[in-house]
Amino acid sequence: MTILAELSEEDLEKYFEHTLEKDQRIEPRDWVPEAYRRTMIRMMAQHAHSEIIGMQPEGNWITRAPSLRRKAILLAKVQDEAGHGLYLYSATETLGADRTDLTERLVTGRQKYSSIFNYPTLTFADVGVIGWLVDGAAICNQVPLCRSSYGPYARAMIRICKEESFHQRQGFELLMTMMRGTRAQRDMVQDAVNRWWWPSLMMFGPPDADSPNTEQSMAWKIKRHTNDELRQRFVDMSVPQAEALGVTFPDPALEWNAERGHYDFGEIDWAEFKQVVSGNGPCNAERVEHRRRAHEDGAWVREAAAVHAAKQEGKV
Ligand code: BYC
Repeated sequence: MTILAELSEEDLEKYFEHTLEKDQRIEPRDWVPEAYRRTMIRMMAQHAHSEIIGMQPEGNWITRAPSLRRKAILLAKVQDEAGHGLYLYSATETLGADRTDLTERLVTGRQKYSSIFNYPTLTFADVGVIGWLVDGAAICNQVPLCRSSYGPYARAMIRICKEESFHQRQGFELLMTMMRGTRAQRDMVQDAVNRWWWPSLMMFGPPDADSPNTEQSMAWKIKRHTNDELRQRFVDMSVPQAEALGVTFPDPALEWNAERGHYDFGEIDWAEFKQVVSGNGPCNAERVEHRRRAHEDGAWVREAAAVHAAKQEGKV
C-alpha cells in the first residue's frame, strides 16, 4: 500500500482529479489544490455569515409576533439559522480556517454575506415572504449543493435543506393565512412580495457571464449548476406558487415562453446588486454593526468557556 506522504504533488493532484471524476467526496485530510481549499473556505464562510446575519431581519419581529404560535415558530426558525451558521463555521475549520479570523473578516466588512439580508423587514408579512421566497431561493440553490464535492459541506447541506424546507412551508402557510384575512392583510402581503421579489432573484449571484467563480467551481463539482440556471428554476417554481397564493410579481415582462419551456422575466437591476454587495445597501451598516456589538458583548462568554475547558483539562 502506498503511503500518501510518499506521493509526489503530481500524483496527489491526479488522485484529487480521479476522486472528482468518480463523483466521490473530497474529505478533510485529502490533499487538495490550494485554490480549491481557498474557494471552499470562501464559500462556506460566506454561507455561514449569511446564516448568522440572516437571523437579524426576522429576529426583529420576535417580540412583535402577532400570536404565541407565530412567536414560537419564528423563534425556532431563527434558532435554526444559528445552528446552520455553527455547522458551516465548523466545516470551514476542517480545511484549516480559523473561526475568530472569519468573524473578524465579517465584522470588518472584508468578507461577504448574502445581499438579501441588507433589506429591512417592514411588516409581519415580510416574515412570511422571507420564508416563502428567501428560504425558497436558498433551497433551490442549496439542494444541488448536497452533492457538492466537499464532503463536510455536502453533508451539512442535507440537514440545512431539511430545516429550510420547514422554514419555507411556515412562510407560505403564514402568507396563506394573511391572504384569507382582511383587505389590509392582503395588501400587506402584496407589498412585501413587491419589495422582496427582485432581491430574491439577486441571491443566485451575478449573471453567468459576470460570475468569475462559476466555471472553476463547476469543474471542481463544488457548484452543480450555474447562477442563471438556478435563478430560472426558482422563477419557474415560484410563479405557480404566487398564483396559488393570489399575489403577483412586480415584473411586467414575466411571461411563459412555450418555446423555451420556461418563464421569461425582466432585467435585474445589477447596479443595485453591486451597491448592496459592496456594503451600500439599505441595512448593511446596521447589520454589520449589530453583529460586531453582539460579538464584543459575548467576549466574556468565550473567555469563561476557555477557562472552564482549561480547568477540565487540569491546566489551571
Ligand atoms: N450576495 O462568481 P460568483 C442563507 C459574490 S442563503 C453577496 O457567482 P460564487 C439563508 C460572490 O461571493 C444565502 N455576494 O460567486 C437563507 C463573489 O464574491 P467573492 C447564502 C454575492 O461563489 C434563509 C462575487 O459575488 N447562501 O444563508 O461562484 C435564511 C462573484 O459571484 C452574492 C450561500 O452562501 C450575493 N447574493 O457564487 C437564512 C449558498 N452572489 O467571494 C439564511 C452557497 C454572489 O469572489 N453559495 N456574490 O469576493 C453559493 O451557492 C455561491 O457562493 C453563490 C455565488 C451562488 C452565492
